[in-house]
Amino acid sequence: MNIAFGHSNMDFDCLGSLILVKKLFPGYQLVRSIRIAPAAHRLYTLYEKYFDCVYPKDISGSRIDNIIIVDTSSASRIKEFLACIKNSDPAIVIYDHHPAGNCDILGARLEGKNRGANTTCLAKLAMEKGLSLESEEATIALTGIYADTGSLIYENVHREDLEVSAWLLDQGASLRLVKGFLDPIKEDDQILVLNQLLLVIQTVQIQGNEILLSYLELDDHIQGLAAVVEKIMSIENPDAYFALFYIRKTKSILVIGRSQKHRINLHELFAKYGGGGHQSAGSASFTGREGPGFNQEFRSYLEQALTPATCVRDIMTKNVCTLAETDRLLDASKYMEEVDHGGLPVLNRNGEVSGFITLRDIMKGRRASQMNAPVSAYMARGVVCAVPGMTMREVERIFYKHHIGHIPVVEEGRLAGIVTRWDFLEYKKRRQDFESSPAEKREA
Ligand SMILES: [Mn+2]
Repeated sequence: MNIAFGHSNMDFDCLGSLILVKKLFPGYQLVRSIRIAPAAHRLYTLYEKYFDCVYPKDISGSRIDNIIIVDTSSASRIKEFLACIKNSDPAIVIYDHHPAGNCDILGARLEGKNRGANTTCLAKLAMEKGLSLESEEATIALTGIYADTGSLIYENVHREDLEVSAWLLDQGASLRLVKGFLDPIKEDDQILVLNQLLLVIQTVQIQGNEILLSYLELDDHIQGLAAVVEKIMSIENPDAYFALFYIRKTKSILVIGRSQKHRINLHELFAKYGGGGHQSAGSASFTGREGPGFNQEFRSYLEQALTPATCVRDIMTKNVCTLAETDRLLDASKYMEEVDHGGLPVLNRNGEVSGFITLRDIMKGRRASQMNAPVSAYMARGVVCAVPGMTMREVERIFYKHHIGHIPVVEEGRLAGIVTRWDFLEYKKRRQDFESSPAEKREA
């Protein structure tokens, strides 16, 4: 007998991979996990007959010749299946998109590639083989890809994720259905918690990071709390969100965290409380603490555990070309051409920033035949400046609010540097390298 399965607590990507395995390797029987993640369960229930799965216990009497494993290469995530395989020598092939090097399934052949979704690896094979899918199969596969790539926007997205998504649409995948499956807030109690959280969330600045915090007591555990936390994350867009829950029934604390900054590593942060997860998503759960007391403690913990956010000082250009108020427009224009800048800060006789002049201002002087006039006559006054400790969010607000391309940085009355739109965009683009901690793939 040949079988295929994914990890325990199957998610969308796992299901998307399995539906394609069934297509690519027709002789393989799919085996489902006892547990299916709540959101993915709806999709599974509707399309059960397309999967035609058996349970692990159903294969326990059979001799297994070949195994295909999808979306994991970690033995601890497939225990329930291994426990039902009696013979010791099946050939194992793994299709896993998580970074290689973590495989601890002995004797397995690794076939995966580093793609945003595991489903992508198998869809690419199906596409190259010229297979055609039923529209239901295409929808299941596309849901897997959208789920693991944040609808094709996460940093882990590879061109192949987009390529096979286009192919799946050709095969009849319904984006309308995909969207419906991916909306994780469907239960009444989730909506209730969502509304309660929106009333109690607080935004605080910790080490220059914009952090969202909430504390809520619940009578009992509810399914899909993490999805609620993610929803708030997407509405409020903080650097990180920590949602603390005290569950009265079990007298336990649950902390769910989400981060969109590489400097805020939740896997490391939650280790102190026996929790874990990934860089961008983590949680911790334990008993033996009162809710309000822990809420206070957790705040102080964040104060000392969070690394300072990137600030103006980290991205500004330090050696700034400047002009003096008394420079003639003609000389100023020559100098700006020489140093290849569209605008420069102007200093007064005390060395303080007193204005800013652009090539456009100089053009006005040229048209008025005033090229011998001093820079002070044509410069803009009341320049918006930054200080070195300003956060990137504040800088962003200045750019949007004042529609300016350059922000002089002033420290103790002296010009210390300058930040341009280009500096800011480069920072946004290279945020990963900038915030030096290792870029970790989102493992969904
Ligand atoms: Mn996956």
